[in-house]
Amino acid sequence: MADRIDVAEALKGLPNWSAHPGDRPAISRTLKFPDFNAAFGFMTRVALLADKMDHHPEWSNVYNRVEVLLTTHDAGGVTELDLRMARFIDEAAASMGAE
Ligand code: H2B
Repeated sequence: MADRIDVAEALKGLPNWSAHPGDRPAISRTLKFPDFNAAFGFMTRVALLADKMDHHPEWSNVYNRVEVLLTTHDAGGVTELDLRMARFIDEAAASMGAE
């Protein structure tokens, strides 16, 4: 199992992400896309990675907004898997025109 990383440490390399308040350590980001099509295209790209990694975001979508929370359930906190996914999300979001 992947080692837990302190949230403050994890956020040092992820300026668009925040510590998510709650009962377990997690990081989150809210994304706003030009429209629903871009938002869902983004989600599709992330879904393909999630399936490959067997590591899944907790997320919700309303029209052009996507809220993403990342944590590793098995580890009870943030791990390298979440950092890898967050970096991919940042790249995919930028290429789909997210704010
Ligand atoms: N996703 C996340 N975010 N954390 C996990 O610990 C996790 C997962 N574990 N996706 C996987 C699937 C686990 O539930 C299966 C049984 O391997």
